Amino acid sequence: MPNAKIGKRVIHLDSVGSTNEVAWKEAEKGAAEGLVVVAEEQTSGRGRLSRTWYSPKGLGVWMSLVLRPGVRPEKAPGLTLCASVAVANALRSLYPIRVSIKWPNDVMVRDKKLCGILTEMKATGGKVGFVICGIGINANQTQDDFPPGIREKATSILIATGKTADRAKILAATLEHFEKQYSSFCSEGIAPCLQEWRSMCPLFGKRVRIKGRGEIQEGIFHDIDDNGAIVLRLDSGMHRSFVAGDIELVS
Ligand code: BT5
Repeated sequence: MPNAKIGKRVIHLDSVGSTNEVAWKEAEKGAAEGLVVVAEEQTSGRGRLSRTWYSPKGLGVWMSLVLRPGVRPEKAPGLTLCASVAVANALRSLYPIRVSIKWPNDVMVRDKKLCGILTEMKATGGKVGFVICGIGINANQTQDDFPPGIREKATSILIATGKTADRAKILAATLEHFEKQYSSFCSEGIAPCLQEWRSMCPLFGKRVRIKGRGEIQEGIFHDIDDNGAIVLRLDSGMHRSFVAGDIELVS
């Protein structure tokens, strides 16, 4: 891709605790925007809220991007949405699978999690110093490769298509699509991304339960706002937004 910024420099490691940690350290040392840290295996792969991200050797794409967007800290969670749209578009371009997005950070195939995103940032004085966008995509696991507890909720490209996936192609396509999302995020804000995001999220208008910050709330999935927060219409008729949490469909 001409003038590509994302992936201009790539650090490829064999085994690492977490690519987000390595990328964070590189960013602290002054790494330029667009650095990608990718590993064959993560021994302490992380999800949100200190959860574990299972990242076995050679079976997925485990990577982190160093970003330096000139935005206020409250806008940074929008980058999770940019990344999920980029992953969904990349996978759709490569494979005949129906990919959807689940707020805030999951890319799903047939209601199972194929990819998770962990966006972390360093901010000082109301300004973003850097953002680390960690992306984990399951490529070639069989169902038995996932540990119990995750097995029922997870999928991979191999499981979804029946064919071995080319991890290098997934990586390249994801970076290419992320570059597009990121440059529009930086120049036009989150609106173009949200338009695509909305078309990929099947939960709009559905009754959902959100669990987060010590509370559980039910309501209708009304919208997603400019900061990437979910807006629920509560039974009282009031609208309320949540910046973090986990959602599930209420059947
Ligand atoms: C996430 O957290 O989904 C964020 C995952 C981010 C992983 C990337 S890999 C590169 C970079 N380096 C890191 O250390 N992390 C990032 P969350 O929404 O909290 O989901 C975590 C939950 O997903 C776990 O508690 C499990 O239930 C489930 N899970 C763990 N490993 C999984 C996997 N490989 N596939 C599907 N689900 C998984």
